[in-house]
Amino acid sequence: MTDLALLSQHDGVAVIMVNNPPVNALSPGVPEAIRAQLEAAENDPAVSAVVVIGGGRTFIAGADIKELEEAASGATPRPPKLHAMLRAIEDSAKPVIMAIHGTALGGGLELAMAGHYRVATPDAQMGQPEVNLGIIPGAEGTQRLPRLVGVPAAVDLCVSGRPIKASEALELGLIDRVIEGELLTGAVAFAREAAAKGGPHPKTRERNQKLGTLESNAAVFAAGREQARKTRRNQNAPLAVIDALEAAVALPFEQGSQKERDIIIECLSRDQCRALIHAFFAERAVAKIPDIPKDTRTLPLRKAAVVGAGTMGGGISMALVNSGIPVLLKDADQAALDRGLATVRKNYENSVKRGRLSQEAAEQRMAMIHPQLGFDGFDTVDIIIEAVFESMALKKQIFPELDRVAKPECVLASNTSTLDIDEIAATTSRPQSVIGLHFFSPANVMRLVEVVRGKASSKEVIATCMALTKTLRKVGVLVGNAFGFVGNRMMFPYMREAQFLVEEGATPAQVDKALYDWGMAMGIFAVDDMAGIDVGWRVRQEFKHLEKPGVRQPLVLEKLVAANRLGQKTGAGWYRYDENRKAVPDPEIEALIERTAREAGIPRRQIDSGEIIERCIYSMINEGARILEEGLAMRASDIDTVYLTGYGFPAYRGGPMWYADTIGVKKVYDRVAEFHSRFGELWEPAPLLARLAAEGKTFASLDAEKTREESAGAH
Ligand code: 3H9
Repeated sequence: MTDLALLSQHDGVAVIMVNNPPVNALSPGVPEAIRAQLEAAENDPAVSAVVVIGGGRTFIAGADIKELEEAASGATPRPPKLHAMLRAIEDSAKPVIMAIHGTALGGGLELAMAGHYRVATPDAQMGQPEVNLGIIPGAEGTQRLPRLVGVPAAVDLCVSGRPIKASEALELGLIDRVIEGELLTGAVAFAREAAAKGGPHPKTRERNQKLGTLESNAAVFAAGREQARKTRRNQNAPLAVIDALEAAVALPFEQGSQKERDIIIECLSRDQCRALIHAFFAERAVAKIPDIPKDTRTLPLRKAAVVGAGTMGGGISMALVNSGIPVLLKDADQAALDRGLATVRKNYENSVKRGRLSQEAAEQRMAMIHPQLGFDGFDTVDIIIEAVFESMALKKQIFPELDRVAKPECVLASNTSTLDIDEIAATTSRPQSVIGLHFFSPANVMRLVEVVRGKASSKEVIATCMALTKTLRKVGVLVGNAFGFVGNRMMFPYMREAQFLVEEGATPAQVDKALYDWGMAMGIFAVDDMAGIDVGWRVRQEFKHLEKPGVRQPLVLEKLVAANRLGQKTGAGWYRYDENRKAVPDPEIEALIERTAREAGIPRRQIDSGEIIERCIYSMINEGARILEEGLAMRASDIDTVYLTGYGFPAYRGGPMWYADTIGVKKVYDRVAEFHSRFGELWEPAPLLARLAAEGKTFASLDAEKTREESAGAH
């Protein structure tokens, strides 16, 4: 017998403890082990009831996503089939009680629903997050969930993929009791009660009372499809899951279950599913840094200081206090400090209004931000994050001061988005403590943080900052120190091509629509207007000396700044904004673009969305290949994570480098080479792109090669 599920006895109650760390995924062998232990318990006359519980930090976090990845890649013909185990649980003559702590997600919840009863700790979370992976629940979740919670709640949970806490699960009828004390003790007590009450114990698949009919649920399904189209634009699985839920209502359990299986197999054959599974593992791979082992010492970060109370400084302060780290917020200017704090307060008030935060919690968080003009108390903090505006001269003034006031082990971080961390570090006596922490706006919301490794940044400081991003519930991606790091460096050619396209005949609205329809969260011009046109312009001034003479540069940006069309904040930029900040195409800007193009002798023509997408996205991919070659990102999948978590790239396309693989690296290369001959040197193909194309390889295969080499080196 394997030890993937352990059996013990507690005075007549058998306890099956699933034992597959870290998250008890239903990997090969686990379902079989659970089934075998169940059989042993059933055959034991001394056992009157069975409890299934997760060992370690959680119940079962789902099917093994590695197995699903294999099925999606075609390496194995079919996804795992858990139906026989579920049937065995449900048909057990002895009551089976599922005891949930941590998370019961996907296949974990599906297994729990096959039990006769469910109990959970108050902080346990339950959900069907399969749509996040481009699939639907495939172990009869779409058939049992509506039977327990009713069709409207099942539609909401399956389409949104959101997990719910025990209190909501109890209200919905998903669980039978919340256990306040020790879970196993409570579950065993519940099991005894159930055994004493006697059978038959409820089989979820036979509970049809909450199902209703197709007619009575028609509006619910229609609203669900509407929700899916709105919140999961262009995605297939959220619509497919509603088809499976409809089958639960329309068909007997067995047939509904078969329909569900057909649908999940269909989902697994799609690019969207492969891309989303890639995104899941890519987001976890970022934590693996070859030369910084997991046991590297991290410094405790109990208290922080932030310098600069602007948009970024305020957002970073919120992110810190939201995770329980108090902040000294310094600005040299009282008016700026007041403005910054007022914005933070307004943000919290909005959260209270929306019911996301209690008034009391908002007050507590505000009280954890201490505004100040000087450096008082900076000698007590564990990390200082500088977030003043993007000027090397200013940063060079600030860092020597931080060096002077900070305690010896304090981490000195800059939130710069483009500047050289080494140059900043060189102004201090402790370059090993200096690092970049590039947050994205709004910093209290956006998940990405580029952790910028200076040449002197110590391993401990890097490990500490990576751990900090996890504490802040963000995704830290370690990147090298070069102009624009990873994200913005790829953004520049993207932005450049968008601007060239409008000079050549497209309108900003047309470019934005093409990008949005393709899946980007926002069009690039709308992003520029939101961020402030002067921001990109300022960066360009700082690096103007790098521009090669004679190489084409976008022409309109300077004119917008000169006309004070700085974006949303001035009411006009690439668009005009009405009083509700709604973007409206502006004939004035279109005339300005046309005039500029004419003066520069740029011929105007009709441009279709295919060209818009290729030029914007392929320019980004080409730059990504350079970044990889220069070692500024550790893996292609890290670049994908940057774009998925910080730049609104559609997750179902897997990130720019994964997308290149999906299209075919050779195809992308050929197009880049064609653009090179048409548009000149800015399109010179990256050598890595050319090499992969010639060798018939992918970016993913490059990552896999590296991982193999690293693990061979480690042994
Ligand atoms: C499903 O169930 C389909 C079914 O309908 C049946 C179909 C037939 N499998 O995130 P963390 C790994 S679909 C394999 O850093 P946390 C993860 O890669 C599934 N591996 O921890 C990482 O490995 P490493 C539905 C998994 O505490 C390690 O565990 N379920 C799985 O921040 C730690 O993960 C989901 O979608 C898995 N299912 O968060 C849940 N889960 O250390 C997916 C985790 O080598 N999981 N790993 O990098 C999660 O959302 C989070 O991992 C969880 C823990 C909240 C559980």
